[in-house]
Amino acid sequence: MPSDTLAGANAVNDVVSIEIIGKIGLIALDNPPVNAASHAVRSGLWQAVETLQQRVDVEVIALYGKGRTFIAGADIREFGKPPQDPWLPELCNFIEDSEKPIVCVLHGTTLGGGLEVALSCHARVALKGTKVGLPEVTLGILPGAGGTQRAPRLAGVAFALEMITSGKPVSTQDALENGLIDRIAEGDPREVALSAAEDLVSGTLPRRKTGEIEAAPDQAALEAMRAKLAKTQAQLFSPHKCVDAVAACHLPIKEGMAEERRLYNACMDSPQRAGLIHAFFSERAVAKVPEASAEPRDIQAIGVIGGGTMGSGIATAALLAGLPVTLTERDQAGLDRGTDTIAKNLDGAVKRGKLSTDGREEILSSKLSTSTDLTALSDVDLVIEAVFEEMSVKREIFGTLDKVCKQGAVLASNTSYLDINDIAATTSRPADVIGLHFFSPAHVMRLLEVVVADKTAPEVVATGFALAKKLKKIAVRSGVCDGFIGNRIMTFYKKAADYMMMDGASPEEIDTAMRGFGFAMGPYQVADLAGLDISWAANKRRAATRPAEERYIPIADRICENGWFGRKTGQGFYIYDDEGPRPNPDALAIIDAEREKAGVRPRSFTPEEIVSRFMTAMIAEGTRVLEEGIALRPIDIDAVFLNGYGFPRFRGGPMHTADVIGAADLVRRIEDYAKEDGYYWKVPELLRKMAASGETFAEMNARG
Ligand code: T1G
Repeated sequence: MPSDTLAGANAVNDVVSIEIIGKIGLIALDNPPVNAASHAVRSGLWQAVETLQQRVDVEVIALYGKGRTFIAGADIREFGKPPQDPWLPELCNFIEDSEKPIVCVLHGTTLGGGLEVALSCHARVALKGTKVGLPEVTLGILPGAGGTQRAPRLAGVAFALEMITSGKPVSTQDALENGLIDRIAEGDPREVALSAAEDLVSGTLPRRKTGEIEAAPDQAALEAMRAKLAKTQAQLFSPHKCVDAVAACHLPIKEGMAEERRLYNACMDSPQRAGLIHAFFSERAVAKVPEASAEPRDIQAIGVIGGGTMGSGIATAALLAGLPVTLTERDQAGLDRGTDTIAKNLDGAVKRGKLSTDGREEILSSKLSTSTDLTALSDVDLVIEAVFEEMSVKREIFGTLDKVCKQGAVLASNTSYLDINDIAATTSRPADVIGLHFFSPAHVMRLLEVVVADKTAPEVVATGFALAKKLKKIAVRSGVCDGFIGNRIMTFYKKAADYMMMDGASPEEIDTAMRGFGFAMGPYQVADLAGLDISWAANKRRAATRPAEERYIPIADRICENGWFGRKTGQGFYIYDDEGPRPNPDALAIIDAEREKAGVRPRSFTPEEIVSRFMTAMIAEGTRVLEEGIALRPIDIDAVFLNGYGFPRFRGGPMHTADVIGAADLVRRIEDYAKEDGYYWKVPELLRKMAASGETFAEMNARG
């Protein structure tokens, strides 16, 4: 422990230090990268407060964080491990009960347990631009260190409920206006801490023990939030527990904290918490690829070839990230369509508050240029081709790019299934060729499959990941195969759905069952939305090489032959008109006719069987994608489906779900289904080994 003459900062432990400056005891946290409230932070902070309580020369205590942020929350890496004293709620109570006044300086992203520590201090000063929030609900839990009790005392029940059940951060201005913080300051956290401590002593900064504040009753807000969540989050567990916890804020603080702890533990035990935490880590784990150590090339300007939906979406994403874009098309009409779509996309960004009106004008006037000549791309650092999905067209374009683009330019294709090796072979620089598969709408969907061909250079892969980060997307590394990771697996499990439809389940029953599992839309709703003509074209492309043993279901083809392509033509599996989507009787008639033609006697399917077949198919193909090295780890497949295919986040992804079901059970299911179709239902070797060894996909992820 530091000596009586504390000169300079004295380490309490590796991550907490104290300084005494006159009557001020200064506590600094330094636990990079985000000052997570790890056991070391909690125990060091407890010791530091205790030490300063005993110092007669210290009248006031100030707490701040070094680095880019004050505490960004409990250390998520400790979840699932045996908790270690001091627990965060106990630490918060210890801080609040301090005889000496304690002020906290917030900066960066003060979230979760970090904000809860701040709320237990006797005053809060936030640096300008700080984001404060209680995002625990996004992890399937709730603020478990007094946040549900102290936030309503300071900011009122309604504001606290919105913040806690949405998990969204609020601005410092909002936090100040609602009483969560007492002041907004500018400058260095340490300097602001010293000045705030002075003001706390002088009284210009009010001192309050949050737990002693009475929370104003607001039954109406509680009931309104319960009604809202019953409609919008019926399938989730923790949001409803958040409301129950806030409802206890009228109890004395210690009783309210006990109720919060009971509800927090219930959330921690929920499988949804495991799924949501897995989802959180998946988005970070996927960036850890073999090529991560390579130096990415500097991307200052990009070219996009093709002004269709995808090309203009990709151009919009790059423009919103501040990159100048040159858009090319075959003719002026194509360019006009492209720039018109980009302008509409930017309008949407303005409406969503992601872009100012001036920013929109600046982009259109100075960041976007267009041309009908590929020579306009001679100076860009990266080109993304997003034209018609026809290999001959792509080969011609890449042959031209090879001549036109500067040395070192990255040449990328947005193809969703064609072979990048073939495309690379049309150039003299295959090392510079890569797949960057965006998902529509490309300026909204977070997923980007970075498809690595045989000769793609490591720094080109690293460039793909760096571009994704700049575009705020989640990049997942994929090998080359038909459909890469997501579309390949989707094509496979969609067959399972089609087989059930042929054998007796209606599209609506299948969609309803999968919405019950947690998907926002079922497979036939998705097909109608994407456009049935797209899969129709793919089916025709594959017809020539489709194995004779494969059971083929021509129902969607028949629907397309009528010109019914789904939403865009007003009907597909469903009818879309003023009365709202409903099953299409013409499609049902086609289903009946095809069943009769095939001699199928339709049978009923329970929702459980529908989900079982659908998920087992998804997991089986995911396992093969893993076995073949197309995906690096199971968590990569989870990240693809969570961010590109609407997989329910609380279930953590298909491979996380596989661990919940268990490999042995999955093998049994496949062997059972194989009795009716041994060609489609095959047990992947890896799954059989896992069933025998007991290994899980989580253990594979941990091995990296
Ligand atoms: N615990 C442990 N590690 C964390 C972490 C956390 N809370 N937050 C981030 N990291 C790691 C992350 O894995 C990555 O590691 C690195 O920090 C940079 O993160 C009792 C129980 C803070 C906005 O939910 O939202 O408090 O990959 O890449 O984009 O009520 O991280 O480099 O090895 O995301 O600048 C509540 C979660 C917890 C905040 C920064 N807190 N984190 O974003 O960097 S529950 C949260 C974030 C809780 C209490 C309860 C973001 C960020 P690596 P990053 P970023």
